[in-house]
Amino acid sequence: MAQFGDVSQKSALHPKPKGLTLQYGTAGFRTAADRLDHVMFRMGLLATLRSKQTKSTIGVMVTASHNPEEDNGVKLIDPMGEMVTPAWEGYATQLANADQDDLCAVLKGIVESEGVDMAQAASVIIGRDTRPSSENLSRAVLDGISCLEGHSHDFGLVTTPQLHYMVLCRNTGGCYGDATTQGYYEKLSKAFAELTKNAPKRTLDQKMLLVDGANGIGALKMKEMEAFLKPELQVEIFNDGSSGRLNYECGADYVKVQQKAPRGMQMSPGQRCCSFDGDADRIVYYYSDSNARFHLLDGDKIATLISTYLKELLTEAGLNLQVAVVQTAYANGSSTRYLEDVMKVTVCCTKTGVKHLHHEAQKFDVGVYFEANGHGTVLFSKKAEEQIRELAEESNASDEKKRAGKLLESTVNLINQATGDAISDMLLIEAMLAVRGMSVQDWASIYTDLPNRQLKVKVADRRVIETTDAERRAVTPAGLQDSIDALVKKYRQARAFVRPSGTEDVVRVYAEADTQESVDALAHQVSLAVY
Ligand code: NG1
Ligand code: ZN
Repeated sequence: MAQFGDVSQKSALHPKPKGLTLQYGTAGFRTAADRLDHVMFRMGLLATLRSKQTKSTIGVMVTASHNPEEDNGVKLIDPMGEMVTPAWEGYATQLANADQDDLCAVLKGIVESEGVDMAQAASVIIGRDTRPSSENLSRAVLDGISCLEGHSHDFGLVTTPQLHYMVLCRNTGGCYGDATTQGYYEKLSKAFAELTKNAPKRTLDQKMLLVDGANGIGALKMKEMEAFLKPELQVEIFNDGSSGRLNYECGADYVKVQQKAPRGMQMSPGQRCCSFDGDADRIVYYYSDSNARFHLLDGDKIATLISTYLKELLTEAGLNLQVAVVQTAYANGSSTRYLEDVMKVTVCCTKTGVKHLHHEAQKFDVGVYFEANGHGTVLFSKKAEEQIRELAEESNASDEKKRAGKLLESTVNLINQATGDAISDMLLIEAMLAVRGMSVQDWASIYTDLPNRQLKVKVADRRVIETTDAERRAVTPAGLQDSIDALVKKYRQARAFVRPSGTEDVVRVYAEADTQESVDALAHQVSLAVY
């Protein structure tokens, strides 16, 4: 198999631990960092094949997001900045689990099935988070790329969404923006300035935002971007990685699941705060009131704010475009009710994992998608973008319509349509609050969350649980769903479901009900039913 050059020889330098089987899950491969060297090398090989096949630049991001610092992971980014397609996820799993001696045969199988032209040039760009293990692991990816003579560019330390953005820029001939971090900062800060021009009377206090960087890459990148945003946004960064551990008692996942402020954040009452996760693709907001009560504004609240803002602007602009919100089973019941009954927007529910939400959102003129944990973005169809840009340029439109058109145009420019992006989402939220003259308290009171609880349960084999109806019901093991239904019936406004995690070796339990006491009891009882 001469076409695979020195794959056999080079792969021996990245040996697979005996007996290790991994699966390309909702966010690629994720496990303890010391088990991943061979996977990285092999993902370098696979990304090179994918690049040859699509004749486009492919991205490889080394990160384990919100997982503990000692974990790591890798995911592949397809030409339009989206997650790699399911067929290639399957190849990724095959390749990661192949025995050393079978590696070339598996590669050959992929080349044949996908009709990859091995003579085609390949281009792969890579990035990594701040984990101590990420640098060596990203070198293993580069080894894989060079082994198949692919061209590579290492962006080094970048957020996951920045790498998605670079892939999209590179494959659209620069139309989306410049494929550099500088280009990213310039594009976003320009759109942000255009939007905040419409809110000239903001006080210094209103321009102030506290950011928890989860001791990760988001903190680093916010420091780089700070100067671009002044004076319209003054950020104070906590958990900037100078002392604490990545994601330890901080970051978006911690704040969302624990429903409390991160370690080290010095919040005064009413102060707007936000937390990024470890690779800065998720964001949640919060504040504490004068009674020291903590208020969380999660992905559902963000989706509501965005869809309300866009709907209003589209109406003012006189554009007849359909706005839909895509959620998962974890969306708070109050948010779904508010969106459907009050906002009258279409709401869809998909399986957990951004790729599912992204795919669904593509079906609408304007698809707002957010996981409750704060991962999400907005997708505009070609038709929607064209109508918005035309209106913004239209000289005969009324002042009101033109203003709405311009605001919509800058909003499109501010959003990272490749993927959920904490920095872009943060700027969008700050701009929307400014333009609409809303405080964080106004935003929080749009609707009241139903008390909810998430728990993790360790079981021998989490895969015995199979689900249906966008993961809201368990089909196996027999009897489990009946037990959950019986428990739910005991409480008011209650709902509960269980599903195997795609990123951790646990079963996740989610419950909501009318009071915190009830929901805690319900979640606990459901977790006992899982054993
Ligand atoms: P799993 O571990 O499959 O629940 C978690 C999140 C997902 C998604 C992925 C990828 C929850 C309940 N689950 O997946 O929404 O973000 O990680 O990071 O938040
Ligand atoms: Zn993340």
